[in-house]
Amino acid sequence: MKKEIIVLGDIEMGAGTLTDDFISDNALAKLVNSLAKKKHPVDLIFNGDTFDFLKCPVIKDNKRSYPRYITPEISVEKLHLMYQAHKKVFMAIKSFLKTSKKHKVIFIYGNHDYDLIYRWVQSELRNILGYPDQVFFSLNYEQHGVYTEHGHMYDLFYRMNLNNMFLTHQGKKILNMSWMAFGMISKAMKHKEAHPFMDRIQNRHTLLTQNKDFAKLVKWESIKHLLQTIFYYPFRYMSDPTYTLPRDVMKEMFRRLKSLQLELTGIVDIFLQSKKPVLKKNKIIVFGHIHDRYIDERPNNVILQPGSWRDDYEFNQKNGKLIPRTKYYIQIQVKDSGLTWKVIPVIINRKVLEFKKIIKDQKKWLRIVAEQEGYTPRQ
Ligand SMILES: [Mn+2]
Repeated sequence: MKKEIIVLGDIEMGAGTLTDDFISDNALAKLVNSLAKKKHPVDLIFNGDTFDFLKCPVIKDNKRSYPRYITPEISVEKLHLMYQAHKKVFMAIKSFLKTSKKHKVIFIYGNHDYDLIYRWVQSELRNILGYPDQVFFSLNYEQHGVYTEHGHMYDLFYRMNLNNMFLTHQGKKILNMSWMAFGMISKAMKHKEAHPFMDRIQNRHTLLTQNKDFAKLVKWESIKHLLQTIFYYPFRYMSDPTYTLPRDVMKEMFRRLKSLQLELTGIVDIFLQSKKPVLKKNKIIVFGHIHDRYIDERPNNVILQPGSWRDDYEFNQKNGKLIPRTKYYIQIQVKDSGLTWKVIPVIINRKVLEFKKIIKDQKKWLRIVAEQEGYTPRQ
């Protein structure tokens, strides 16, 4: 075998606080350590949203805040908090790189780790991982007939403005994030801290029909935020470049709110419609962003989505049980005879939970599930 390409995504590791949904450090470190031992070169691709800078607070004097204006200093501070909270994973990557000079790690940009575009963040991360020449950052990966990309560029709400990645606010360089990302940082995080478990339950539509109070809150807060975006913020923050709203986003938002369909479903469809040349040029195409596993075998190629590594649950509406979602990664072998691929599950021993119990004390259950995976959160 010439090479192995491993793709996994949407790990969304944060600072180990209430808003951090990643607890599978042991399983992920074990996987990375097993990859290190391979005799052939391994390209380890973290396909976006590896880090959750949006949900990662800045912590000063034990107080958490979610600054809206993301300077390089803030991003670097957050990276160090994530490192402290998930050292085991960083160290596994470090030893993976150390094992062979031919092993590489590629961080693809996602909408939750947009901050990786800052050169300073890249060099800090390279320093932490110790082998800077083997660490890469990119919007996509394309080699040996394999193409990977996070997928947020096909999501109207979260796409990056590639022509305008930065803004200037009060003389400082800040990230030009999507309207949705600014909303998450400025509005949604306080609700996530108050209801930290709800965001882990899939699908959202079922959750919102089962938890009427939470649905009311989400709907009301979203409508309020939309109305303020249109009628209030443009005047209140006239000289602030982070309070603008593209018209198409607004239209889409109203459509989704009406149907309670807050999640995007079709990035693959939008990708196919875009008729990008990468579709013809490659045999295996991998996206992330959508947290469902997806396999689409087409006549000339295959489109794959491995799903997320967050602590997510499937809501069984009939019996009110929450079933922990399995984590997957994609293994691609590059041989002289061509490419082979597999979507491989990672077995983690977890218990089924009861929704009724969880809504009574969400914070307690965050601790219990972390314990089940041998992870110690910050709080
Ligand atoms: Mn994403």
